[in-house]
Amino acid sequence: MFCYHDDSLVNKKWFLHTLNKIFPDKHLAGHGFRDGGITELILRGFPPYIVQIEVLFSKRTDKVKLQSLEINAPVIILVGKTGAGKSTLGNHLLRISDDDKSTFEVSGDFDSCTNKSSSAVYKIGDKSYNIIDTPGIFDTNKPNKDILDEIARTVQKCAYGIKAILFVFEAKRLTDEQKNVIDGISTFFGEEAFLYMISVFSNCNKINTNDPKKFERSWNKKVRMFVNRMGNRWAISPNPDIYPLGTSMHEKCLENLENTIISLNGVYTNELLEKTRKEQEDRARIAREEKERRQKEYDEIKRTEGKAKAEAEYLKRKNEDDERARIANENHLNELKNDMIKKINDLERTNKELIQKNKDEIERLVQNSQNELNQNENRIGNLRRENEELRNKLNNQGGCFWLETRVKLESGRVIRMSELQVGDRVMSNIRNGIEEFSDVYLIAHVGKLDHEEKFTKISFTKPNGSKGQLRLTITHYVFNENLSIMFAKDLQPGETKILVSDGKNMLVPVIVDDITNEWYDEYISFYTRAGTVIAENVLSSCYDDCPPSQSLMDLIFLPVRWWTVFKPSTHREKRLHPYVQFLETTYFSLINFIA
Ligand SMILES: Nc1nc2c(ncn2[C@@H]2O[C@H](COP(=O)(O)OP(=O)(O)OP(=O)(O)O)[C@@H](O)[C@H]2O)c(=O)[nH]1
Ligand SMILES: [Mg+2]
Repeated sequence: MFCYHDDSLVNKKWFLHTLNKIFPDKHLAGHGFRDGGITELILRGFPPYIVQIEVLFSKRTDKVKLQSLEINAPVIILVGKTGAGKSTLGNHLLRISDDDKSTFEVSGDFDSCTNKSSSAVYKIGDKSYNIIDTPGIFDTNKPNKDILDEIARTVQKCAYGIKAILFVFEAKRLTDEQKNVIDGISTFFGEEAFLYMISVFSNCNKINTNDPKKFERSWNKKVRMFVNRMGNRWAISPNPDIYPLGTSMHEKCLENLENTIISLNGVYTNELLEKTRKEQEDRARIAREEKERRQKEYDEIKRTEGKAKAEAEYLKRKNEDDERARIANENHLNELKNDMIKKINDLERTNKELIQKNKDEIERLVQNSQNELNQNENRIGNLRRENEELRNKLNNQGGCFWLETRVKLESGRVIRMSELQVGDRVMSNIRNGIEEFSDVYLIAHVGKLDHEEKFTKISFTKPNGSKGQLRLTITHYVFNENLSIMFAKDLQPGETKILVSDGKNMLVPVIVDDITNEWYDEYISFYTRAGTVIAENVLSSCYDDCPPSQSLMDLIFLPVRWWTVFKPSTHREKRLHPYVQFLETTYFSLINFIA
């Protein structure tokens, strides 16, 4: 009757269903089929042979439960008040629904359904644990010593101690009974146990499950303190009525709980459990010995001095013993408390040290970063200054001829550039044997500088054999033999050929003899409508510090060339002409941007 054909054990559901089919009038509930459920069977008038078989069934199922213990794995223990939902949570963690072949027996009866602890091997990832489901042992009733011993034995069999104590309690209320449960646990496991405890709320409604933060905010002071005592570790046991096995919220709740379990550091060791248990046993032994002693005294006094005297003496002794036990108990609790406080202080100290260490490290890093930042800022400042200086220098410098440079006017007169006026027609080119003259339409700047500027002195030998020199700022353009413009500083002595007037209306390519640097504080920058000028017999550009294209520059200067036709420029001063200044600034900004 209790096995399938292949000898495997039947489950409770099948067994109950079969019995109700045989005895339809008995309305049998699951409660009768646990150890201790025999009374219900007898009360309901079952024949003795059924009761006997039920006992056998229970023993066999217990055997199955004990087999599922892995001694090399730590323990996760389920505790809480009777009916709190411990077994339900145990099954959920095993991903078994309660109406399946459930490992841990679940019941809606008022008295404890689980009356023996049972275990099952359970995995989080690839790590194994033994889940131990316990009866509601820490309720108002005195904990059953046998059950406590059994739990202790089971835990001790597992060499790796307790990983987590899941304290299951109903979300709706936190009663004094819960307080008894907590006291019971702390007496049994010791205060240390709270370091490994997680509160798990059962019977949560939909709103609380969906929004745990809101649920947390709704706790009253009692619940908050309760959870605080467990290091604020808490989770929600999925309510099977709302979120049955297989739903994503059910799984999410369990995963949260599992993550909290994994996050616990270390395990509650068996030595501690053993120590606490031993202390308890000692106190129980002392109480037992005192009771025996009192009884002996009572018997003796009763025999010699009568019952009344014996009873009075007995009561007096009992009160004294009770008081002693109370004080011992209190001392023990104080010791536990002090021990706990010491551990918390140690933890706090370690924490503080860690924080200080981190703070020092952070300060050091901040200081280093600050230093680096300062250095970078300095570097940026220097670069900016250098850039600014360079720009100023370039802006001030422009590209200029030395003031003493000579040019030929259309009248045939040779004058120094310092004498040049807007409207003068200076020789600008020689083409096809004809000297060309062009109007000076703009003197961009002229005068004495505040500082000395670097000039290039181009030395060359004229076609008639005499020596000539042209002095102009290093980035002023002159033409080479190919009629391309080149910076004065880039001319290569002995290599580059410049175009020099031969005095017979011809421009002849002449090799540059020498290039040297000289410093002057006088300068002039002017523009002819042709954009060129024959300066010191050398075909030169009027442009400087600009893209190396004469035609492009002619185009860029077109507006001012036109403008000065209608309104001749009167600018003749040290300050750079605004239009030229604008062009240079734009050009340098562009170069800086590209750089
Ligand atoms: N609605 C609801 N019922 C629950 C929840 N958890 C458990 N129950 C029900 O509460 C009753 C008791 O659940 P158990 O898991 O047997 O409780 P227990 O803590 O193991 O009880 P004991 O073994 O007697 O100490 C059963 O009817 C469960 O179905 C829950 O989250 N929500
Ligand atoms: Mg149970």
